[in-house]
Formats: sequence, C-alpha cells, structure tokens
Amino acid sequence: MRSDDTPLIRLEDYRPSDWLIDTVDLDISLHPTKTRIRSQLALRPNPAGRPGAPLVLDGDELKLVAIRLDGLLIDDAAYSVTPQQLTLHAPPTRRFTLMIDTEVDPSANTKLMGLYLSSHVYCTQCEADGFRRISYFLDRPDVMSVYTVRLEARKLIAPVLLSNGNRVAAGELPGGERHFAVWHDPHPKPAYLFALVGGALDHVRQNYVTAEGRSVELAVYVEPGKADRAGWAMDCLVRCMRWDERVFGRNYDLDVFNIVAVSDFNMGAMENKGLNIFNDKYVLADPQTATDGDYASIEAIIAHEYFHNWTGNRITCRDWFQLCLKEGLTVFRDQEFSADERSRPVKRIADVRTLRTTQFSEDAGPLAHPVRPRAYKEINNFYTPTVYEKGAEVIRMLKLLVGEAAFRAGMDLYFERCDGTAATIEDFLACFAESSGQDLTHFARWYEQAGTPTIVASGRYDAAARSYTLDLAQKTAPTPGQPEKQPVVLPVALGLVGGRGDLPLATASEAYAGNGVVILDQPSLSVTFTDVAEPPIPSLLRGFSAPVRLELDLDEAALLRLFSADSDPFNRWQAWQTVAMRALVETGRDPGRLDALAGTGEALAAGLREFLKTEAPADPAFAAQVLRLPALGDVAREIGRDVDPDAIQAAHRRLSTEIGRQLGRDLLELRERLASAARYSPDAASAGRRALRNEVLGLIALSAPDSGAQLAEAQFAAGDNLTDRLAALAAMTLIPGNGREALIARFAKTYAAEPLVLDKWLMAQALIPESGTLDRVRTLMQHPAFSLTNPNRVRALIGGFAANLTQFNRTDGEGYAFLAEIVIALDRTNPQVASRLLASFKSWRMLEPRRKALAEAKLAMVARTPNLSRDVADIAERTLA
Ligand code: B3K
Ligand code: ZN
Repeated sequence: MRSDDTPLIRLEDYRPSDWLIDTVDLDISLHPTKTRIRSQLALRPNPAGRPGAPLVLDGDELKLVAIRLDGLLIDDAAYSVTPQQLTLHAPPTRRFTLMIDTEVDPSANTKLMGLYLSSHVYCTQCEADGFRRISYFLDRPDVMSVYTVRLEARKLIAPVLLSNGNRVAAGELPGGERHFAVWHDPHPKPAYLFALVGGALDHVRQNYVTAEGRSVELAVYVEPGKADRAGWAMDCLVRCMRWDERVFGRNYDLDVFNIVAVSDFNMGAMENKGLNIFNDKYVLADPQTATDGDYASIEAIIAHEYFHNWTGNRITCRDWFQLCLKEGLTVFRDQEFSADERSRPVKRIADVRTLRTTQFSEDAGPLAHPVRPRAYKEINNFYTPTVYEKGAEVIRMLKLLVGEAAFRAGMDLYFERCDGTAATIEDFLACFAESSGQDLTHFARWYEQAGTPTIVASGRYDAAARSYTLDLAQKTAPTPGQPEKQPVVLPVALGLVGGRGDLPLATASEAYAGNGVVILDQPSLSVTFTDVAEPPIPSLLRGFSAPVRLELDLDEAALLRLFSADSDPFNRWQAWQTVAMRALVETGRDPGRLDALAGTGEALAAGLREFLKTEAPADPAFAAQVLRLPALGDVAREIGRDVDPDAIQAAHRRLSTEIGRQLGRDLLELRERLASAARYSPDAASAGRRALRNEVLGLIALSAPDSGAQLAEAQFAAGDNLTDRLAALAAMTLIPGNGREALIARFAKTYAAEPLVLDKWLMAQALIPESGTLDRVRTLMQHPAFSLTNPNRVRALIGGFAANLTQFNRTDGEGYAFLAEIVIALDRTNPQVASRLLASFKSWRMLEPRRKALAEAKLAMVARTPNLSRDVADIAERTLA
C-alpha cells in the first residue's frame, strides 16, 4: 500500500462507537494451519452513538467461514465482507447476538500480530490492532467487553492452555487426544488486551497474598528445560506487586497471574490482562546467560507490564491518541520502582541517558511528534520514545509541580474515578487539578507541543547587594507541522553552590515555588536571590527536573567544582559530562583540534584521580556513569548540522585514550580493588562494582592495548558470569588484530547453544567502528545464529549496525544501501520490525552534505518501492518530508 492512499486518522475526528459489545464468547480450536475461531458477540446500540448506524467490524487478512444473527442464518444481501471488514448494513436497533466463525493460519503469520506460532507455541499479540487478525470485531480501545474463552488443542502439542482471567473449567475430549480449558475474565477489557497461549511449556509457581488478602497463583512459563532461568522474573514480580500496594495502593484483582516467555516477539512484552506475554529476552536470566543489564531490564519490564494492570487495563485509553496515558505513566511507575530497588541517582542518570539518546534525537528530526500525537496513519509507529520516555518525564514534572501529597491524592482520585473506563489525558489531568487546586491548562501544553525546549540561563552576582540574579529564557525549535512554539511550564530545580556547599535560597520572586524549584512558564524571567553571602555557582535542573537542553555558560573550573561539591548527584554527573561534551563537540566540528584534546584529557584525568581513589570504590555504579563519556549520537545531535561522524568518533576515541593514558596505573589499581572473589550475585551493589571495573577495562583497552588485551582475555577465561565475559569481548572489539578474532570465535563456541547470548555477540561485532564492519555483518547474516525471521536476531545484528554511527553513515553510502535492502526484504514478512529499522534514518538531515544526499537517495528508493506496508511507507514518507 502507498502511504499517500492511507487515510490519516485524526484526534479531532474521534466519535464514540455506534455499537457496544458487552460480552465476547470465544471458542478457539488450535491448529497450526487451520485454527477455527467461533466468536459470539452480545451487541447493543451505544446510547452515545448514532441511532440506526450500520455495524462495521474490523478485520485484517481474515476469512469468514460463517455468520449468524441471534442464532439464525442471515441473508447475503444483509451484510458485506472483505478480509478487512464485515458490515451489517441494517442491524437490529436493539440488543442482539452475532456469531462469527473465522479461520486463520498461525504458521503463516510472520507479522507476529494476531495469532501466531513461536517455536511451536501458539501465542497472540493484539495491541494495537491485532485482534482483528483473529476475528471481526470493534477493534478500538473504548469498546470494552467481558470475555469467556474456550481453548481446545491436541494435548501432546499444547498441554498448557492459557487465556485472560481465571480458569473456570478444563478437561479431556472423548478419545483423550484433545483437551480444552475455559477461561473467564470478569474485568471488561478492550480487544487489544486479549491473549491466549497454547504449547508445551515448563513453569515456576508461587503463591502470593495481596495486602487486601486475595490469594493469587503466580506462574512464569518458559520453554521446556528453562525453568531454572525463571526465578529472577518471579522474584521481580513479587517485589513489584508489593511495591505497587505500598506506593500506589494498588492490589492485584484476579486469582491467577501468568507470564509466558516466547522467543519470537516484536517488542519487549505485552500487558494482556492476567496473561502477560514476554519476549524471552526479558524473562530468562541466570548468571551464565544474562548480564547485569539484563537483570535490571527484566526487573523494569516485569514491573512495567504488571503496573499496566491498573494504568492501562483497569483504566485504559479512549483512543490511541491517548497512548501516553498508559505508557508514559507506566514508564514513570517502573522507573520509580527501579529507583527504590536500586540507587535512585544512578537510575536517574541511566534514564536520562536513554531519554537523550532516543527521545531527544527523535524530537530533533523529521519524526518529531507531540507526546499526544494529533494524527497518524499507522498507530504502531507511535510506540515511540516520545510517547514512552518523554511521556514519563511529563508525569515526573507534574509530580514536582503539585508536590508529593497532591500527586498521590491525584493518582488515588484517578484510580477511583476512572476505574473501568477508557479515559483521556484530560480526565487524568483533571484529577491533579482537583487534588492540588492548581490550574494545569498551561502544563497540558506538554502533551501538544513537540520538540525539546532549550533553557538559556545566565547569572550575575551583586557583591554590594549580596544578591544573585538568575536570568532564564526558553525556546523550542520548530518541528514538522509546528512552526511556532509556545512557552511550556518548566520546573527548574536548582541550588546555589558556595564554598561550603549549598547556600540558603531566599527570594521574593513569584516564580519561586519553594523547595528549590523555580517555575519558568514564560518566554523569559529573572529571579533574584537575596542574602547570598558569596558568589555562587548555579546548579540548575537538579535531578533533571525537566526534559530540556540547558545552555549555561559555566567555565571548566566551575563545572569541575560542581562535580566535586554539588549536593545533587545528578548534577555532579552532569557537570562532568558537560566538560567532556564541550570538548567532543568542538573537536567533532573541527577535527584540526584533535591534538588539543590532550589538554582536556589531562584536566579530566586530574579531576578524576582523587574521585577514583576515594569515592569510586564507595559508589562504583555512580563512578561507572561518570567514566562513561556522552554517546557518539548525543555529540552528533549537539553539533546539530554538517555532522561528520568520523570526526566525532575520532574525538571520542582520542579523549577516552587520553583519560586512560593519564590515569594509567590508577586504573589498574582500581580494577584490583574492585575485584571480587564472591560468587556472582545480580544485586545492585555487586553489579555496580562490575560496571566500574568493566568501564575501566574499556579505558585500558584504548590507552594501553597490549595490557588491555591481556586483561580482557584473562577476564574472559576466568569469568563466571556473562557480564564480565561480554565486557571482555567488548573491550577486545576495540583492539583490532588476531587476538580479537580469536576471542570472537571462542565466544561463539562457548555460547553456541544460547541464542540470546549470541545476540549480544552479533551486536558487539555490528558496533565495531571500522570500515570492515559492513562486510562482517553481511557474513554474519549467513551464520547459523542469525535469522531474518526472529526480531531479536534482527535487532541485534541489523539494529546494532544501524546504531553504529560511523559505519551506518559510511561516506560511500553502502551502510544506507544495506539497511534499505534489509528493510525492503523484511517488510514482506514483518512490517513492524522493518519500520523500526527504517526509523534509524531519522537523523539524516543533520549530516554533512555528501552523506545527507546519499541517505536521502536511499530513503527515496525505499519510499518508491511498490507494495510497501503501511508501517514502512509511513516512516519513509515522514522521514523524507
Ligand atoms: N503495550 C505494549 C506495546 C505494544 C506495542 C504495539 N505495537 C508493551 C508495553 O508498553 O508495555
Ligand atoms: Zn507499556
């Protein structure tokens, strides 16, 4: 389909459904190629809809087998049907039942939307619009129904049969070869939350009693033989259930909660009511096959999906424009959970890194859109960092603005008032306006306006008046479709740092909200602080209190002072990053200055020496974040135009090398101090030590390749866990030569039976910033570990390559040609994965002219390809616009 022919769906055109479906009874007989679905819908006219309207049900590649109305056959002329739609021209204007039989072929479903087979396991994915690939339905989130599902299958193939809700019946069919299970979910839900699973699976089980006293059977289902890797996920589940009771007063509401891990999945996981389905990458963990990063992601995603039970399922979205209502809020909730379970500052730093790398880059390019988009052609292309991560930042700002108590009261009100409904952002914000007494109309602009605001700040100390005046201004660059920007509400958490720490803040300014927060809600304003005893250094946006860029002219000495003296750990880290970022931006713009980086390296190393001796061993996770320089892509975005990726890469490498060289022995000593003889444990403190140790290894690999290679080889050989072994591999990829190739081969042999570990191996190679990488990636596509039909494999190898700043953006355009070729091939089988890959082109406009022209040509080539999916056509069109 050409995207130009696809209708644009607009928020302003929303109208309630003409029909409602109170109950859905599904009878599904699972078969690999001919699964029969009998659906019985209890329909009634929606009082809020148009009386006498036709009934138009959604379908997608469906085959209608039979249809009956109130049990009777209906006349051919009374309805029309295509694979995309089933229309009853003049349905009864009262309650009636419709019985619809369809047949689908799960084994041919390569889109992984609807009902499909993943390694012999039947499973479903219905968000956003996959249910219509199973049966004709009013497939929209504001049509909520009570489901009863009978599943039937061969016992041998699918001994486990699961659906949403509680199991109410099960048994064998005559003959004993087939069996069935009946599931009933008492909570009305939209079709996108429907799920079923059928297959041979192992599981772990645990009983849980909620704070309200409900006994719940928890289970995590995995591929046979992998149950010993499901323990961590179960542990995370229990902890996040308790946390939600304690922090948000939310209890679970069914007798069972099931999680199923499958190996073919388009995204991370899915919050289907009572039956979360996961990409196995985010469930399976043991020390040999999962890294510390995996343990942390599993914790976050298990929590995220579980938290959706209230923010998403009990209260869902009225329409897909409100996606951030559930996603931004649920990301905020999972971030808070992880912060409470681990180190809050380190979690914040990690989240801001992600925000900048993924969301700021989206906001700075052609795919920029508001947290609540106004129009879309393909909703699956709007599950973006803007909706998720920026959406979470908006909630975080809301909490800062209204305060802790009003935030909790607003959430309580939201749960009480909107429970069982399909709600909007307006419904949500009204709860906080009420709980806080604040007018949130202006704040709501965050949902409408795209682009990352910049705060321009400067300060003046008046010694005679003992006052300090801070001038703050905001601006937001135009984004597609939004040439004019209005000021947004920006909570600026701040401190004034004096010789002995934070100075007291006193001001008569109305913009000062107390608690160290200035509200910048106009184009510009000034705040004067009085009784300031000495010239302070301003520490702005503490804890990253708003998702913005900050321009503040502090010299290197002031920044290094903040690094050592700021009471806000986030801003200590930020000060450090700012020094590094400036040097990288200057050199990235002007490669002639490469040698000048030696000076910056020296200054940074001097600042680090003491820190690494005294503080780093006490808070290694924080120290690891300090040692990690800004990502290449972040430097590119800061440069913003005429970007030369090779110059940025050279600057980055040079700066790391200089820091490593200057610190020399200190690094080796630190590594020794951090070594641990204890058995692997995934807890945050142990993970922090490994993170710092491995960050140090990377610096040694660059600055002293011979000893780096020796250390890496020894670490691989001795490693009792994947974290250290993978870090050894990553360090070796920085050192070209036979040693590297030998370790790559050894890694593959060690983990030959572990597809998820080999994904990391594929990715580590795809990220090598050398001209041979594209050939290497092409060769790896032939490796038995790779498959174009499995999304995890594709994301690891091809997605890894697309994230390789210098090699994707090769000067000969071959990186673009390669990606375009894969996108077109993959679009025929899995449009969602293909369109995600194509979005890697999103920063093409900031490149220098030669690369820009090459990228544009390849994008145009993709856009011209006949029979593109709506997913890919939409991304191509918007990226080029
Ligand atoms: N809600 C799902 C994402 C569905 C994506 C559809 N293309 C997972 C999550 O955000 O929890
Ligand atoms: Zn979510």
